[in-house]
Amino acid sequence: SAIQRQSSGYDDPWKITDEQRQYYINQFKTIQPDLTGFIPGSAAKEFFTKSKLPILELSHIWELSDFDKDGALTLDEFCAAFHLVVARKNGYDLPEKLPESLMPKSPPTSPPPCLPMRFDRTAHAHKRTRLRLVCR
Ligand SMILES: [Ca+2]
Repeated sequence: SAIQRQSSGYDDPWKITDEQRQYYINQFKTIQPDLTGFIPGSAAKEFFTKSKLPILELSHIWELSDFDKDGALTLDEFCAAFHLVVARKNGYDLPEKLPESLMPKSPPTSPPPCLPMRFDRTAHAHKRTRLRLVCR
């Protein structure tokens, strides 16, 4: 595994290891048993205040980790927040922007806008009608 580590280049301090992720998931479960659910901002704030980090730093972490800015943390967002808290406690400076390795992999909620076919056809029909009227 020493060779593997060498070929993978530098160690990304923002990358969450499987072991860390498992730990974060367990912490998430203590607040929100449903892993597809959210942790409301108030509960997250209370939880992360226990880290004893200055409020200013915690609010910076919040800004970074609440990726979709909905005021609640999904599991991925919670892991990112937790990881930033742990990193800060370990003496790392907080990043200006959320590191790519901490970005939520699957954007929650809002499915991509996709218009049903029926809608499309109606739009075409309207256009055709209008064209005919113009020709007359
Ligand atoms: Ca969010």
